[in-house]
Amino acid sequence: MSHDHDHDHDHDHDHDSPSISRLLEGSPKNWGKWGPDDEVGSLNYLTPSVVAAAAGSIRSGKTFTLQVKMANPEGDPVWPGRSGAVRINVMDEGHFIAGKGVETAGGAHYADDYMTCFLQGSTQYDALGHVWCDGQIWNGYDAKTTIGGLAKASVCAIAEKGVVGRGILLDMARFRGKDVLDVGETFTHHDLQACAATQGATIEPHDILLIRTGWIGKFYKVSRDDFYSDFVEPGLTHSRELVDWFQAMEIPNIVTDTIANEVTVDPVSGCVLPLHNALMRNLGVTLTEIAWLDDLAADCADDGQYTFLYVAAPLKIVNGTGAPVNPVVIK
Ligand code: UVW
Repeated sequence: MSHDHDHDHDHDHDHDSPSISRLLEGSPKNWGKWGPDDEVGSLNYLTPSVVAAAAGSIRSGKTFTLQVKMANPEGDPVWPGRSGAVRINVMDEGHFIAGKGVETAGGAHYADDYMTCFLQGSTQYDALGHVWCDGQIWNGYDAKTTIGGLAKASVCAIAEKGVVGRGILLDMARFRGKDVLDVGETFTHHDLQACAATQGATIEPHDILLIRTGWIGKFYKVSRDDFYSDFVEPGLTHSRELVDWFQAMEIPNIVTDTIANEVTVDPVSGCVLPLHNALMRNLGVTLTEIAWLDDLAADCADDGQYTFLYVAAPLKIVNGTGAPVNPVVIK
């Protein structure tokens, strides 16, 4: 999130837009649905029977990994204001040549490194407590529980559960006949359903939605100036009807090849990222961002199979607001 915008309860100071809390008045919430201590929200829909049924969507055994490369010298796609992971060698053959290596009996040499990163700086799961409004995070926990680290609804809970279910790829870029959706281009749940139908598939309750826009592919094809100037990502756009559809479909997880899962600025309300609150904070839908979907999409277009088993477990970062993940799809 941008760190320099200060919102009051009714209006954004910079724009003539309603606050997110006003926009979401009356919007459904799943707080308490899975008990007062819940930290994984809609992942509760992924019961053993749902997982066992999802395994039935495996046909050929082809596998795909969905993380973008991390600490990539070409750059990591990150939200403006964040920076990519930095990996540094602290031991390698150079240290041994310089007489600074740690010699051990038997003469083995080794390389070690460490890395610093934004936990939202690669393909990642957001903790349910990552974004909030009105002083309350997921399940109604006090926003003060975020101070110094997420004491409630951190990514660790998602990591300990793991995410396994039926995934469905919704290739919105291909559906609209484009390599990549335009800056700020929006779509709705109706478009997702039409896209699925064109692909010969149907979105079922409890499906994990993998939505491809081509946006992360664009990061690797254009200059950084091109990518970040006029930065309004394409994506889902808020409406009450869309939120009700997610609720009725009991969607546990959305996975997109964008940095923040939804159109950056909702063109109707002017709010920035309202679905983070409507879906994640209120319904407990988990968000997976910066996914690499281009190879999977090419294969789906080739073999016509758009549903599969999806498996992911972010790292168990205690009190973390998010964590890197390398999801696996098995077709
Ligand atoms: C922002 O916080 C902007 O997005 P994300 O959910 O990717 O961290």
